[in-house]
Amino acid sequence: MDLTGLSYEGRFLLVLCMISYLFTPTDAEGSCKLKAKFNLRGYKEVEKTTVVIGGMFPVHRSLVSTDSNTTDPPESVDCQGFNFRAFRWAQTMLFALKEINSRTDLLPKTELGYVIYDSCFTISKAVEGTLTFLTGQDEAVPNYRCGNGPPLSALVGAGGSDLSIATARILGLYYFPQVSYESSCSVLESRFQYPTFLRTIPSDENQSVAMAKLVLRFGWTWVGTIAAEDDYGKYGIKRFKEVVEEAGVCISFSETLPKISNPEAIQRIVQTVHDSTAKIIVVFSSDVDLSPLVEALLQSNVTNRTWIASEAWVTSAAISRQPNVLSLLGGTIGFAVKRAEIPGLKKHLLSISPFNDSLTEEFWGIVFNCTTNYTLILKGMRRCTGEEMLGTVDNTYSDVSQLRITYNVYKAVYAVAHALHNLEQCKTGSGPFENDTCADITNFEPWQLMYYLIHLRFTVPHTGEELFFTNGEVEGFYELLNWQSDSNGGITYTHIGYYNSTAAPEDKLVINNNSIIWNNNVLKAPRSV
Ligand code: TCR
Repeated sequence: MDLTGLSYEGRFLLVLCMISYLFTPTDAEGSCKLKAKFNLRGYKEVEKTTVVIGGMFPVHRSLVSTDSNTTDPPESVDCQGFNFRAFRWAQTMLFALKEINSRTDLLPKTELGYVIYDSCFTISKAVEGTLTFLTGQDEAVPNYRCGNGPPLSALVGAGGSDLSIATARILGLYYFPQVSYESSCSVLESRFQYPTFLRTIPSDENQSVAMAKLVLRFGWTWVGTIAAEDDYGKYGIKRFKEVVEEAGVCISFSETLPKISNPEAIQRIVQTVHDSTAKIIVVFSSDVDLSPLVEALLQSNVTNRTWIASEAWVTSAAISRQPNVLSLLGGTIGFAVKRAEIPGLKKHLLSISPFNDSLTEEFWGIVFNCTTNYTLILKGMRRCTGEEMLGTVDNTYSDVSQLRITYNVYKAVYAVAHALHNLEQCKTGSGPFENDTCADITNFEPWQLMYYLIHLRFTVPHTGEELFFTNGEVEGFYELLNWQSDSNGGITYTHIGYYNSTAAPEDKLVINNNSIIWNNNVLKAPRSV
């Protein structure tokens, strides 16, 4: 949904109309018309107060395309392309909640429940989920405005920047907090536009500058750029170009990766890469959008290029585990957010129960090539028994070697929990609100939780990292990684330096040149032409 053309008031009215439409009673119970499905829900009836946290993850890669007609009422569209990595993120939220709920020192009087939505990597689904979350029109979901039920606290999500930009506009109207683990676009820095947006991933303002400094450090003066067709790609590459062009670097070509499958467009980019004399190519894109290009480049035997990766694909197994990827992408250098070990996570990931919810059921069917659908079983497909063992298969879901965005999810959930804890622990008479009052954990307003998120400072369990938000943002720190071949012909991500945006200008980018191995196993840095 693009509301950018509307004035602020216009947008407000539009959203208000949409919400009131959703509230329009259509039957005796007053339920609402448009029904978006939530995907995972859990809260128990316990003696403690329950507060619900919303989560949103791009568990599917896209929507199923449907023929739009106006003879039947519109329905919520199905999703396709299950993303194991994003499913790990969703499960990490559940893991963090389980940890928090079992602690006696954090939120002692409160139980955290959740509602998790699949954004399907699509703006419309993200908006649909947000409205469902806020209005609670799905009977099973706790209500926010049109009913009672446990209070809602914050939304952890929504995934890519273009999704968060859409959801943050809606949530901002209610001053409802959103803590993002993945949306890094610099546009989201604006507290005027997105007053209740916070994130545990640094803004790309840092990364674009870091990439530019990397290019300048190696003296490259002629580079090609490729960006995803979304806010992440567009704004990321724009800022990069600004900085390098000011320093005299020329851009050989600028390509945009299509969002919707488009083999001709991909072929054109392959041709451009092939024909260009630029040996350095900077790519600002998520792995999902980049995959088709990598597959096409692998077919056409392009070698002898150095790829500069943005954080969204630098440790992606979907790219680095493609067959024979080394000749194309060996030597790639890119920025990655902080990595962590999260003890107990692997055990949690392997111990999920298969038939709890539709997402896990689907996941199970894909992993074990089985089904619970009787029609398919009758057609000869193997039935899932639930006795299958996740521990016996290796996949991206249970691979805990690169917990980076996963760690951001973990931090985002803890941030909300700590803010709620501080709200819960407020001492009557010395609270932060008018006349020194406190908020009531059983019935608080979103802006009251926002106060506690803004003033938050806590230590992240297991890693000891100190977390706080400065104007909703965290510090720009990245590890610099280099793709080198491992002993099995695969790729390892070797740590070759870091970028710290808070250091003195000359100390921000630190690179250990001797540990870099470039494309084709070369030890000397390539030239740009
Ligand atoms: N910010 C991107 C999306 C993204 C992503 C990722 C997607 C980031 N890191 C890792 C998949 C995997 C960083 C955005 O749109 O803001």
